[in-house]
This record gives sequence, structure tokens and C-alpha cells, in this order.
Amino acid sequence: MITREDIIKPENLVYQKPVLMNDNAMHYCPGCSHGVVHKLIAEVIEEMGMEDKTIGISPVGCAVFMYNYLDIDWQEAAHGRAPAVATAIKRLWPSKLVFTYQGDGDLACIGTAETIHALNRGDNITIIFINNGIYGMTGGQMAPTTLLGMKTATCPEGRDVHLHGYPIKITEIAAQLEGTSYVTRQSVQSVAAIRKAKKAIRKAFENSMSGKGSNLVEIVSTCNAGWKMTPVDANTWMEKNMFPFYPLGDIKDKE
Ligand SMILES: Cc1ncc(C[n+]2csc(CCOP(=O)(O)OP(=O)(O)O)c2C)c(N)n1
Repeated sequence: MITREDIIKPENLVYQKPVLMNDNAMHYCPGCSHGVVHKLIAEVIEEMGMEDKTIGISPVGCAVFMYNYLDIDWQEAAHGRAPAVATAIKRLWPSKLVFTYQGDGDLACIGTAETIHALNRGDNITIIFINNGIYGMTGGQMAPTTLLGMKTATCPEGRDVHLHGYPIKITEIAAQLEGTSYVTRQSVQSVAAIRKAKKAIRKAFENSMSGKGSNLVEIVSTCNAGWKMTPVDANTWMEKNMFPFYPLGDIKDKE
């Protein structure tokens, strides 16, 4: 009979939870992308041996509670202001790995100015941008990233270009800025996508430690509760509707 002790032998261990992730129960809705990205960030920090040298900046939105789940140093920022706070922290402690973790309402709307200027200054930080196309925490209102035709709590007939303008591709804008080093768009809807997203986060974190400039990793994500879909339907909807407008892959890599 195989006992538990046999299974946990080092040679039989194929996977384990990152040590940095504590046992607090996550508040995220089932199917939400946030938890997967949290885990990738924890894994990368551990693999880089930066457990006690990392400072995360957590702003407003569902992302804010990341400090409850990852046992690193955290600083909370007002809505949209995380890149400005990250700039200050990185300049005070250049030897630290400094990253922000922001939603699209936070980064691409209320914090557009902070985001663009921090990236353009070439501050050696990484911005992780969770783009789920809506304001998730407050009940699924339209965000600047909401697709045309997409229904939200504040555009129940669908986003109309004449009323609301076009969705913004902030990642493409970031790639145009002199200060950015690595700009990429990833997702976490499949095992292959998760692996690629992890590689992208690793590269961005390494770049920010080697002084190559600022880095932006967008993760096109689902918000199945806000989109009012099952987790599986939300993934399918994202692949069919979000990926054509927000295509995945590296947009800029200065090397
Ligand atoms: C200055 C300020 N304005 C508005 C709010 C209300 N608010 C809290 S969360 C949120 C939406 C955040 O959405 P997003 O950044 O897309 O993240 P998500 O919740 O989708 O992960 C808003 C508008 C606030 N807390 N502070």
C-alpha cells in the first residue's frame, strides 16, 4: 500500500504550493484569474531567491488583497497611484525587487498618468496589469478596456463607440515609450498560457533587477462574476472576443 510518507518523498514530489503563499482562504470568485497570477508571482520570487527582498505595491480593486496571500513586504497605494509609489520605493531601495499589481480600472483609467510617466521614466520596476475589461470589485462597471459591444453594469446595451469611445490598448502605448524595456501581453487560461505568463513575469523581474528599465506584463483575464458567466464560458468568451483585440505575445523586448 502507498502511504502518505511515500508520496511526500522528495523524489516523488512533482508540485507544491509556493512557500510564500500562506494558508489564508482567498476571497476571489471561483474561476477568477487573480489567484493564478498570484501563484506565478510567488513562484518566480522564490525561484529568484528574492523572498526577503521583494516589495509589492497593491492599489485598489480586487488586487488590493494580494497582501493577504503572499508573505512579502507590501505597501498599499491609493487608486491608480501604485507606479508613483513604486518609483519612490525603488529609488530608496534600489536593491529590492519592486512591482505593482493593478487592475485595468486602476491602471488604464484612474492611474493612466502615473502609469505612463513611471514607464517613460524608465524606473526599474515591473507593472503587472490584470486586464479583465471591467471594474470587477465594484460590480462590473465599464472600464476603458471594455470591448465595443461588451455589456457591463453601466453599459447594459453594450459599449457603444459613439457614446463611450474606443477601448484603450495601454500596453501598446507603453511599448512606444523610451523608458520601457520589456512589454508583453499574456494570459492564464490554459497550462501552456500559464507557463508563458510565468516566463514573462520572470523576465520582467530580472530586467528590473538588472537596471534595464521599466517592464509591463499585461495578463488578459476573466472576471466571470462581473461578466456573469461560468468560469468555463468566461475562458471561451475571452479567447473568442478579448484575444483578437488584445493579441498575446511580446510587444517590446529591448534585450
Ligand atoms: C479614489 C477612488 N475611486 C474609486 C474607488 C472605488 N473603487 C474601488 S475598486 C474599484 C474598481 C477597480 O477595478 P479594477 O482596477 O479593474 O480591478 P478589479 O477589481 O477588476 O480587479 C473602484 C472604482 C476607490 N476605492 N477609490
